[in-house]
This record gives sequence, C-alpha cells and structure tokens, in this order.
Amino acid sequence: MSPASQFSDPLLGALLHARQVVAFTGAGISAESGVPTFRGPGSIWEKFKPEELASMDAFMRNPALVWEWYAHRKTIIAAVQPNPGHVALARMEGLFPRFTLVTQNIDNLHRRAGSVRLHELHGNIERSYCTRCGKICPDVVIAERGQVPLCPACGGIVRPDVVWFGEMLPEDEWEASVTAAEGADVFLSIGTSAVVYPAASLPLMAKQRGAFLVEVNTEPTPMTRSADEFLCGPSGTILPALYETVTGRRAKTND
Ligand code: BJW
Repeated sequence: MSPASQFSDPLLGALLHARQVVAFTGAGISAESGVPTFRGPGSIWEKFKPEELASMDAFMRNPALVWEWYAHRKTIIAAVQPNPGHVALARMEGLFPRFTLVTQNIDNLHRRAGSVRLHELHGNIERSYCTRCGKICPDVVIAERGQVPLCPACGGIVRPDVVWFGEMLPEDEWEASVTAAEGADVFLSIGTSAVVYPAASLPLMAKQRGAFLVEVNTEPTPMTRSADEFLCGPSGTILPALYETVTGRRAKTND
C-alpha cells in the first residue's frame, strides 16, 4: 500500500482545509525511541504499581524509591533520540496556520525534535523543585541508589517537576490546551491509552466543538469509538506518511 492510499478522503480533506490543528500525544509516540509506556506489555506499570510511585503520598513514604525510579527513567531518556513520529509533528508546525502540540509526556523528546508550540501537561523530567521552598533545581543527579536530593538553598527534599495522581495540572498549560482543543478543526490523538484525566477529556472537547477527530494507536482505546478516523499502527510510520501526503497534495493543488 502506498503511504497516500492509507488515508481516507475525509481525513485528507479535513487536513487540507484545516486552519487550526492540535496534536495530543502520550507515551506511545516515544515507544519507538525506546522509552517504555505506562500500561500494557513491556510497560513501566507492569513492574511498579502507579500508586506506589506516582503520588505525593508514595513520595513522602519512600522518596528514595521514587527517586530511584525517576533516576532510572532519566538514564533511559538521556540515551534515546526522537523518532520519525516526533520529527513529523515538529515539521507539521510549518504546515498549518496554527498548529499546537499538547503532550502528556515528560521526556522532552518533542522539544529535542524541534517542536516549539508545545504544552507539557504532566511536567518535564529534566526539572525538579524543592518541596519546602519551591526553588527550581535544574540539574539533579542521583549518583547512588537510595540517595534523596536536598535543596541547596533550604535543605528541603527536592522532587521531580512532574504531575502525580491527585495533583493539579499546570494551570497555564492546561488552559492553553483547552483553548487550542476547542478551536481545532482537526485533532490528532496519538499514542495514548486515553484513560488519565483531565488530559483524556481534550479529544472529546475538540470533537464536541466540531473537530475532525483522528486517533493514531497500535490498538483501540476507550476513545476509538468517538474517532472519525482510527489509524491503526505505529506513529513513527503513520505520522511521517501523513506529513508527506498532505505536503504532496498541497503541492499538487498549487501547481
Ligand atoms: C503506540 C505505540 C506506537 C504503543 N505508536 N501508539 C476517575 C475518573 C476520572 C478521573 C479520575 C478518577 N479517579 C481518579 C481520577 C483522577 C486521576 C485519573 O485520571 N486517574 C485515572 C487513572 C482513573 N487524574 C489525576 O489525578 C490528575 N489530576 C487531577 O485529576 O487533578 C484534579 C484532582 C486534584 C486533587 C484530587 C483529585 C483530583 C493527574 C494525573 C497525572 C498523571 N501522571 C502520570 C505520571 C506523570 C509523571 C511520570 O511520567 O512519572 O502521567 S500517570 C501516566 O499516565 C503519565 C502519563 O502521561 C499518563 C497517560 O499515559 P499515556 O501517555 O496514555 O500512556 P499509556 O502507557 O497508558 O498508553 C500508551 C498508548 O500508546 C497505548 O494505548 C498503546 O497502545 C500505544 N502505543 N506503542 C502508537 N508505536
């Protein structure tokens, strides 16, 4: 099958006429870079229960264990590269009058791929802050197992700048994402299981306001039945093909 033939006319029509496009990503987009997803086979949660690690209660109970988990993930993320899916999304910024990328990922791979109009809903693993005085501690290194980083200013316990269960999302990032979703002509939901709220409500907000809703995933999710188009397969293959197809159609129209 040629790349163009896997995309329906309604999808290509919607993209060719779209003024505002939103892409919303989850852990699946980074899977092909070698970053484990959260749920399903080979995931992080297979080995650890989320409530044991991704909550403030868990951190207060055992900060060394939670830091060990983040240190392990920092090592993985530092060693991997953005994949063609990340790169295709970065290129899409130049393809539409307004293109906004909203990610649940904390791995910084979108920025490394060149995305600029980016909202990070669940924080960024490269930043940390003091739980006592709030000071940002940019370059925390866990040199040995069991170590808990302390704030250089006040001696308080430092934590990763990520959003755990029961915590609010960063207000400015969330509000900008809702505004983008509500104004989207096309909304692409990519590599997310769509089970963690409030982020998972964005695709449906967009659809309710009239967006053409596209899902890219290797398997169906609770969102699939609401999607106008389900593109089943790896995002590292589908997104570059979609970018090339839209670019090619645009060039033909301008001939
Ligand atoms: C591919 C692929 C390839 C693979 N190509 N695809 C009941 C109802 C509604 C809400 C709640 C509820 N009970 C509790 C809540 C609230 C809770 C929640 O949603 N829980 C649900 C689990 C039920 N939410 C919260 O607590 C949020 N805050 C909040 O609600 O604040 C208000 C509040 C305040 C006070 C009290 C109560 C409420 C915060 C949520 C924070 C989530 N944090 C995490 C950790 C971040 C830090 C870290 O990374 O360590 O965020 S959890 C984890 O899940 C992470 C992810 O961003 C998030 C979503 O996961 P994602 O990205 O979808 O990954 P996966 O693994 O689930 O899916 C990967 C997908 O990719 C799969 O579908 C694959 O098929 C696919 N795939 N390879 C394409 N190559």
